[in-house]
Amino acid sequence: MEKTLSIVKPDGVNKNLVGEVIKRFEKAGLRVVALKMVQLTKKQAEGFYAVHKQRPFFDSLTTFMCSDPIVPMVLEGKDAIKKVRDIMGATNPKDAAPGTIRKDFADSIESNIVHGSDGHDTAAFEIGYFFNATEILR
Ligand code: 3AN
Repeated sequence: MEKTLSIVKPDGVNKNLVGEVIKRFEKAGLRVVALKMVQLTKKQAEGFYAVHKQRPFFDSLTTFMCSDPIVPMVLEGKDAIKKVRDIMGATNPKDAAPGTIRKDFADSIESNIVHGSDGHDTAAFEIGYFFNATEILR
């Protein structure tokens, strides 16, 4: 069993896609083991995306991520990290495969509805960024 962090981003929450995103993960056999709604401060968004600090889109991305509430969740299952990323689709919705969340709903490479950890180390960091041990119920 593997755990990963996913986030319904501000655009996903504003488009009423929280349930749709969770439904797709659950249908793939993933279990929600932690869930909350929060609105990040700019500093908190910068901390979450610290690995992208040098990228030209860092300021815009972190401004977007704190613009409205988000729904972070921990998902558990076999190959959870890869499954979530497959269900999300490519970062740029133009490149995303048919049937993926980003292909179906995302407006742009920045407003792309959903986040998913991209590896074991990032999953551990990202889960701990939003949830403490008593909030993860498996
Ligand atoms: P992913 O979310 O698919 O793992 P990353 O980790 O490369 O993609 O990028 C993190 C986030 O940064 C993306 N979800 C997207 O919102 C934003 N992003 C990535 N590349 C760009 C870009 N070229 N322009 C604007 N935003 C970007």
